[in-house]
Amino acid sequence: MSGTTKGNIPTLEELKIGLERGEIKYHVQPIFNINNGLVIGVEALMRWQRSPHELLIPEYFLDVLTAHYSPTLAPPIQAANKVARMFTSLYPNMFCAFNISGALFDKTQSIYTAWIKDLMNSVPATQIVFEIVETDTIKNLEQAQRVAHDLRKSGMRIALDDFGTGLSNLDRLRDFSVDIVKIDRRFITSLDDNPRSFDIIRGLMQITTSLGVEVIAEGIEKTEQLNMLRDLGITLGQGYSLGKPADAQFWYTRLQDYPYFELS
Ligand code: G
Ligand code: MN
Repeated sequence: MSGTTKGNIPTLEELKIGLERGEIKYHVQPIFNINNGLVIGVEALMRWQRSPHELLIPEYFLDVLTAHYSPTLAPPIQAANKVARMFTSLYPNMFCAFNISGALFDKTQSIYTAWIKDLMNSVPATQIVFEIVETDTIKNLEQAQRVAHDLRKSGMRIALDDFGTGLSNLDRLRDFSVDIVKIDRRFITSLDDNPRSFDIIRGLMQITTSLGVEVIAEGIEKTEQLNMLRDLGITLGQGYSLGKPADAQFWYTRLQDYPYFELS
């Protein structure tokens, strides 16, 4: 279920049809403590199963959804909050993380106002994490900082996604008070063959420790990477070798039975 395919950007009409058919749903990928193996949260990943062979990631349809948001387009909000309720009630302190686009910080995007209000009524704020994605430009820094500040004040946590690449970089770490940094998988992939990756992560750990920021390593695909990350003092990880993204119900049942990772 982890493979995603590219497709054409859908129109609003196509999106409405997809919603009516219930084709838009959430997959999740678990995040674990790599020292004791216990699950600590999930990342919720919105997916549109447009046809048996076409699994769209939000990049292809989120703009259409946010630009034309109206209550008739509410099913993705309901689906998001259902996933949040499922996993936050599974274990105390278990978090549910959502990727958010730069549009969150644009107050005119009412989808976010509607969503967050509903989300806050559904689950404890302390069990929600918002991941600021790397690709989105933040147009109005002061406004974005205010929104991020308000979310954190209400108890929600903010993460910088794909840290170390593209727009997710040191200036974001300087400009935003964040709780978590997710190290981009490219640094993890290159751990075995490029010693500079090891040194860069080691340096990053000094920065995050002084800032009091937690670190999650993304894209762990091999046991050797896991050991190197432990040596670097990283405690939280996500990746195919710990658990692949899959249907929310699959992971709910699996984690309820056994809340640890099994190496694959
Ligand atoms: O945090 P971010 O949004 O970057 O991560 C979610 C995406 O990363 C998902 O689309 C998921 O399929 C992908 N992903 C998760 N684990 C791995 C992994 O171990 N390797 C690779 N290549 N991709 C991964
Ligand atoms: Mn993410």
